[in-house]
Amino acid sequence: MKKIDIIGANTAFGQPRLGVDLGPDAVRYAGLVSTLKGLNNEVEDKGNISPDLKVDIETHSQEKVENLRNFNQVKEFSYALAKQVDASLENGRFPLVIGGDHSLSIGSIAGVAKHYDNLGVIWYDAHGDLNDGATSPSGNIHGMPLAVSLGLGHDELVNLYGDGAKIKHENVVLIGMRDLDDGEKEYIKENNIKLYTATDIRKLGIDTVIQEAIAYLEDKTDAIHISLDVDALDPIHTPGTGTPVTGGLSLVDTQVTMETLNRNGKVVSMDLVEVNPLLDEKNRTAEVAVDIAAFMFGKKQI
Ligand code: NNH
Ligand code: MN
Ligand code: MN
Ligand code: MN
Repeated sequence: MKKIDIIGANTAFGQPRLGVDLGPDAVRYAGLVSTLKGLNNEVEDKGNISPDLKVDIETHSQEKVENLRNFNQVKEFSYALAKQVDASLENGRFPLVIGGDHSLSIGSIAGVAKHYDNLGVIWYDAHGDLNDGATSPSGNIHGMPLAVSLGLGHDELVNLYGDGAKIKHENVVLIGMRDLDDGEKEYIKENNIKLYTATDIRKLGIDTVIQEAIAYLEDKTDAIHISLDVDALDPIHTPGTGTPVTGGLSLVDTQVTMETLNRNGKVVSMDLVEVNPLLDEKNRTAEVAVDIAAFMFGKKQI
């Protein structure tokens, strides 16, 4: 049983495609609240961070600052989210942040990091999200939030809601990677970041991977944040996302990961991001997102 705050992080500013801002509502329609309550959790839906947000087709994704698309909007949104996540933990609750594009993690991690000296982060994604303005092939900030949290990137993002890096390189585990940009590969090597590619998972098995990840973080971290991009899964399961990559993780892999993390008990916060209902098939991706959350909050196979 957990006390969960659902926070709708309805941003689309971190990337150019329309519709990801509708992700939180799609996940609500797929039954998030009733599912988590049905698993005996206490659940409060805090609504969306920007309840009046209307994405304007004409202006969305036009403006760039130092190769950062929609820089000011991302900054403002991230700050508001950081505040809400911080307040949620302050009240002894588990912030479950539903996206929205992955740039929102700049805010969620900043909010969580205020509460812990050595926050561990599991980045479950097809992508590393370790670019900065110089290495990014796209200028899309959703490809940068982990870098920002580690202290790499635009000053105003790095120092948003607290000075400097929010997490340490040795407290991060990447799981599911299969589409890393050249600059990201270099960054991972230079900083010795723990990495499990999709291929590693196929070879080792998900149970070994998640056990190793937990053991790696166990002694040196005081809490764990999981940031789950639905494109970590194969597009067979999660077609409704902006940058699908074939050869992804299975739904069962993901269920095992969630169930194991729940049993371990060290996870204090979670992002569930990049659900885009305009790219989806009959809200299937949102339904899968609800199932993933269910396994994080008490669902078991038997
Ligand atoms: N690496 C690419 C970029 O930086 C793609 C990022 N897209 C994501 N990340 N969905 O998880 O633009
Ligand atoms: Mn991704
Ligand atoms: Mn370091
Ligand atoms: Mn991502």
